[in-house]
Amino acid sequence: MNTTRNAADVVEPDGYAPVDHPGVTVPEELRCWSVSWPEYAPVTITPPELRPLALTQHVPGWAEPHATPDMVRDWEQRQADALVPFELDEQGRPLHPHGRTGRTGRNLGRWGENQAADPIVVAGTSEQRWVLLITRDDIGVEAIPGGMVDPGETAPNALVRELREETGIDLTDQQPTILGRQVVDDWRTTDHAWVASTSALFQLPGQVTATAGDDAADVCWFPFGSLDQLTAAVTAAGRTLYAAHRPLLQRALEYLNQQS
Ligand code: RP5
Repeated sequence: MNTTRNAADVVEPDGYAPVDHPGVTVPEELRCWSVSWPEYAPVTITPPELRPLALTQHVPGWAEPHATPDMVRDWEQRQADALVPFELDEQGRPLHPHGRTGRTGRNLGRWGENQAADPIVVAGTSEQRWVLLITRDDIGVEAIPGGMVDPGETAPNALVRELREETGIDLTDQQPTILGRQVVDDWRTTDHAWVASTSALFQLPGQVTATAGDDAADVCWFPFGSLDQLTAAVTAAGRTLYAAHRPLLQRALEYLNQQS
């Protein structure tokens, strides 16, 4: 699990750890769920507002009300709708598709897969190319201006809506290229709640004006000839590239390089 925040290692007396706790170390040979590991004791990172008692009093608008995954009744449907296939364990808990994460509980809206949409907006040509990133206002890193797909919303609609809400850029009339659907190593990931994203490429002839909106402390165009160039530019700006988005950006570069 990658996290750019200072990870406190202290587990509170009530059994809950801070949401940015890195979790117990999972050796690669024990990552797979099919490998038995009776001593495995992941750290619980559920934030105060999603803990069982709190949920009996108030359910945040962005979260489902179920305090534990066995309270979810539509697992078959969720599995059928998943962007990335996942299984349930014998206790009825959804299992992260990539195996053990070292952390348990939930710090996302839903148990199991949480669907996101990540619009990668690129301006210019292979000679001189830029990508649009926001500074996330929660963890302070440079990220694709993506967000969660709303209930009943399609991924293409979410791509356009998130881009508009976070950057003020409206690309409703553009047909993006879907690059892939993949699990994102989101900082909120646990064994039983994770993010899978539809990433898509929007190509513009040149930069357009962007304004930081929802969830964005800033929005900026960065040079995007390669991932190294982008990383260097972000670092030179005194910022950090969101590690979880590197594979998505890499995939966009591969697509763009094939085109040129
Ligand atoms: C990332 O968090 C996803 O790839 C997407 O960019 C974003 C969705 O979460 P919110 O921005 O809605 O918090 O992991």
